Amino acid sequence: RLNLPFTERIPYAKNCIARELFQIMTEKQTNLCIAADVTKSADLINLANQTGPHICLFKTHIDILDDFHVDVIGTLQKIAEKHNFLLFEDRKFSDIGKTAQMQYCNGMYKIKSWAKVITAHSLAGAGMLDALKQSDNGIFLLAEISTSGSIIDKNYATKTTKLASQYPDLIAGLVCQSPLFLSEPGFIQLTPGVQLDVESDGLGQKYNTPSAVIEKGADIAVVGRGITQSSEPAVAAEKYKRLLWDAYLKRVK
Ligand code: UP6
Repeated sequence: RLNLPFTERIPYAKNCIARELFQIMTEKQTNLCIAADVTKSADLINLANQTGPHICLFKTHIDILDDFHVDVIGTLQKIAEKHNFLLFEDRKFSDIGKTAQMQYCNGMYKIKSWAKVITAHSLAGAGMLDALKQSDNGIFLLAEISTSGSIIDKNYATKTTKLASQYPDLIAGLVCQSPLFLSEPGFIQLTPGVQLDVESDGLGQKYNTPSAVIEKGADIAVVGRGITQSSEPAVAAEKYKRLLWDAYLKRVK
């Protein structure tokens, strides 16, 4: 997987979102996902507009907005279409299948109606994946977490990878910190915990540099505060995009 260019991985991808992401990344020459963790809708929309040209995925935690209104979704969808990126709700579903299904489809956020990309924990097992299954979505399954002191062990990560292999049509990839699934080029490795010049956030988050995570197998890197807390998010996004893409080109060469 590591030395194959994204375009050559498309035929291995059974999930439609994974295929679409390989396309978008190649066309826009970016493997940057922004973690748009802000609490005001206006800031969220500004971030989408400013970073849109530089990202393949716009990752939200929609439930942290203080002023959520359904209109924000319509606005994000228009920006996503304009700049050719996908909306990604990092909901980390983890409950029994029936509950996860209601959290996905119902409530005020109606995640299913707009986020074609979502995350889920593997701990509840296959039933929950069945409950989240749609013909046009993609799940990133969490196999490792970027925090220090996490209780996820190697065995859990291996079992998660196995579970993913049983759902190749639904799973777009894995959220992890190391190259767990080298023999499955159709899956995408999504790696958060990326920032230059900072090693941690004082609350357990651990950071690595763009080049370090790409070397450790990341196909897409998630950058949050490295961009959102910059005085010029568009400039910061462009910088991360360039560093990540250069590291990817070096890896596949
Ligand atoms: N995230 C992690 N680590 C994981 C999984 N997900 O940090 O293992 C998510 C967080 C946050 C973003 O929920 O939205 O990635 C990281 O943001 P940061 O760059 O500001 O730390």
